[in-house]
Amino acid sequence: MIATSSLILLISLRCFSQGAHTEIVISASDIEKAGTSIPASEIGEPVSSVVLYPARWVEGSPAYAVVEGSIMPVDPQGWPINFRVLLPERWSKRSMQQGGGGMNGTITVNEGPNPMLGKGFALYGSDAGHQSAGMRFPGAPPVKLLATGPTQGNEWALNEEAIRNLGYMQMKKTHDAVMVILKRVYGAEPEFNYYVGHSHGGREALTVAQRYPRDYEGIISNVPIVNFSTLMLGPALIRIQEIPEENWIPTSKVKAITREFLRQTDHLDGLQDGIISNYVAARQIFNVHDGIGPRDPWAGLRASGNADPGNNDNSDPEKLSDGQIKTLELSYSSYKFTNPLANGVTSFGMWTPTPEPAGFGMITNTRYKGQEGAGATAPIYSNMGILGVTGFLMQDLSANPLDYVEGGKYEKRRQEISVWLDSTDPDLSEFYKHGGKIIMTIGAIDNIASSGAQMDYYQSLIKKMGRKKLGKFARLYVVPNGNHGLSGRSHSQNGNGETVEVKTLAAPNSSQNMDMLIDWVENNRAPSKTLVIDKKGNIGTNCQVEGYLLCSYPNYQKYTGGPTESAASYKSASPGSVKGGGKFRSLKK
Ligand SMILES: [Ca+2]
Repeated sequence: MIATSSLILLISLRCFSQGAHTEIVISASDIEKAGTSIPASEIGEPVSSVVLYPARWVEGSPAYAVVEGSIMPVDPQGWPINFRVLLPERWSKRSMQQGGGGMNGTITVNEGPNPMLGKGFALYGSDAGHQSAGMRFPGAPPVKLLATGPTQGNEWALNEEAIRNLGYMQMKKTHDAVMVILKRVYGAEPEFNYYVGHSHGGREALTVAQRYPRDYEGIISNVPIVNFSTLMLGPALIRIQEIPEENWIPTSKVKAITREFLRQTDHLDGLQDGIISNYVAARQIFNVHDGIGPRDPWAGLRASGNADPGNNDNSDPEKLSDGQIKTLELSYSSYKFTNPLANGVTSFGMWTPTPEPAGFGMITNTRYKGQEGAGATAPIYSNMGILGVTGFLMQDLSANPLDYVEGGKYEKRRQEISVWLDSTDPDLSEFYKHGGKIIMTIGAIDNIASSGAQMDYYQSLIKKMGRKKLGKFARLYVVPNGNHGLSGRSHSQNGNGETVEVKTLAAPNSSQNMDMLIDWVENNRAPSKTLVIDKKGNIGTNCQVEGYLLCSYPNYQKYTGGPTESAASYKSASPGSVKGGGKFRSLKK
């Protein structure tokens, strides 16, 4: 029996060279080596046990093995982490951990054809340590859960271990379990391990660079929800501001607000095209807390004598009351905390000037329970991240999120969950020393993830690491007018109020983005700090195409003359002033 399995090992583990890397080839008979459990001592964060289910072999091109497991909590009343790893027949000694989305709750890696498997990557991911029916398309078949916690409702959001798993521990636990499986099945650990994530997964990717820097050689963090604990509260802060009816901005004001943003910011990039490319300067105008720009950026919309023009006033030009302008100032200025949160962060970046100010429910016609004028049957305010307010913060799933008071009775809990959930640590020295490379990309007008918070994190990285060192291992790209999906489009009217042809800005191709990272990590070929994205999203450096410039923060694409469709008509330019002082201060009235 021993002789037979040794023979299989010899036959199956044929090693041969492909390019710079050694490839390891396995067959169906190797999958038993995964085993049925992993000792808790092999996992770098506390767990009670790791259960592995019978491994399966999937024929196809490429063929691959599937190993699934559950990482059991220390808390007997806690929730497991379910995970899955796909092991390709021909392994290039690379692996990729795939980040989650929304509030997570489903395993991020699915069986089926995947181009990364074809490239010889082992792929793995988890459900982050709670089990949710969410994030599935309507009509999709129900997900069969590997293991479940004491309930299948939202009660996990009250469990400390489950919250900390979501915040950071699940990434480490999943990583460590998968490394054991790879070693057992292939006989080796990967030479190159990657983390790739978007949105919540982008935050996870940032978190591993901050907390587990030696585990990863390459990281892609797209539109990360950096200040997770405050982002969940952010939309509620706007609704709290709107508790007095006089502060409420109904959707009838959207056109006027859009027009005002464009009037003051479209031209800052040298072109009246309905695209706010100079996002830093634009933000400085409307952020009333940074000491830069005009004291009253909304003066042009302010009704004289605070006469309430009425919510159904669609006259042109339409005016806003002082209360409504206070709400806009809150939405588009840094939100100062009573006490600093994790990593000494003192404020949350909120949102940035945008031609789409109503996106993701930022402006709503609904009055919610607890707001002045709300009817007896008014709904309780809710959004995608609301469990982070009612569950994590208020520790009462039936609480009204609008009862939150800054610096009030939840202050201690704010501090506690911020440490678990926020990926705001700007010190990436260990990741840099390890030789890691990270590519981050955000959209300049992301209503979901808060572009302001992301830009603040970029700025903190520059301050902490220094531009020169940062340039050696990190790229911080910003898609002009880009949304949470990293694509953008111009508004149909420019800053002069003239109708312009709507121009689309394609999201950078994610597969090419990954190839760019691999080339940096494995061949030390650094990506350009200014990239050209063509109309199909292809990433390049040739300006002689129709498309736009993907610049590194804080730079933006400045129009220099020529056909507006051509990337050659723009250059990467500095916004003038980022930190305050400098020439932009002249805007102050
Ligand atoms: Ca413009």
